[in-house]
Amino acid sequence: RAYNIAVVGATGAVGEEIFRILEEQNFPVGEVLPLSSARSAGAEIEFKGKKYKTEELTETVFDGRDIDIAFFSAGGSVSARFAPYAVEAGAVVIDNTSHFRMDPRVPLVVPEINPEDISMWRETGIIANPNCSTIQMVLALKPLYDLYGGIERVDVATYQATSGAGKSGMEELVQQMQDFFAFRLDESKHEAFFHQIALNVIPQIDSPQPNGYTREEMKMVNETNKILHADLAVSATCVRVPVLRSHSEAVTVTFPEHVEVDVDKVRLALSEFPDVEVQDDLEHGIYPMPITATDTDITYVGRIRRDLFAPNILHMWVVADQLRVGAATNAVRIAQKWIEMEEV
Ligand code: 11C
Repeated sequence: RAYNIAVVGATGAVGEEIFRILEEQNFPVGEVLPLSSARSAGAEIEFKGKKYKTEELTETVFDGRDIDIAFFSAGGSVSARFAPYAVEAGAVVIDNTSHFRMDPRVPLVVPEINPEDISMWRETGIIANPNCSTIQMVLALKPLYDLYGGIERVDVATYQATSGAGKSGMEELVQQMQDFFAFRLDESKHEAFFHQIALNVIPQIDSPQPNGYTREEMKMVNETNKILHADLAVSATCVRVPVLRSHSEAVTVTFPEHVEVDVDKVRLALSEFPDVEVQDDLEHGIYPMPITATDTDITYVGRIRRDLFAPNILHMWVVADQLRVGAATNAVRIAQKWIEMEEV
């Protein structure tokens, strides 16, 4: 059967990607309802060769539309206010924002890892999509967690693309580069980021927390444990870099003390895991990079090596397209799993 789909944030970077992926995957779409703020309402989107006008998101827009799946990707406050109306009107909400993620009644799902959690969706009608930097990290951690029967600790430094701040983030990088070449970078504005992003790296993503970490860093701590049903020590340093749309992460994994990391086994476990690919041949300059991961649905892992001093510690480099793996692809994969589970 076909499913009626609403996309909230239809004209945003993730919303556009959701439509692309639904089309690429030949998702069984019936009616399409693209929704946006009043400001963007009326803008056209194209899906399967047909043009649709976006409608304004209101409290009543879902009424009588028979929407089965509503993807929300327009910010936490929009989800907080409007997701309940979509649920009330009979839809399952797949929410790409942070708003509901840590609610114990809401499943937080990476379908390759914890698809079974989807079964609790009826409690609230909402399934949460994790943060982009968390998704790609847990996809690389899960096969290793299973290989060695646990992980003690994860230390991660991220190199996050401007797409994490949406279209305006990517546009700000491009504008500042243009301003640099026009010798007017000092006049260039920064609104999407805390500082100039062109020719810079910024060790702050999202707001400061009382414990000295940022909100983005705490998402990586809390969401990782919720998805893996674990209690790992995680420490993150999240950094914005002048890259358009794929996040990179240097991840250090500490396994239980008795483990002796075998790099070949690690490579095999990673490459056998769904939607993960190993690109690891340092000698030939082969490792994942943002420009090669962009526009793909794969989480790439490279630079895999055992720690020089402790046999139970592993280092790796993980790259994935933030808009796809980190957002839209994961959301569509959740929808596919939800359908599979509802149809049995
Ligand atoms: C960034 N990770 O790169 C953020 C974007 O919780 O869904 C996604 C924020 C979120 O800026």
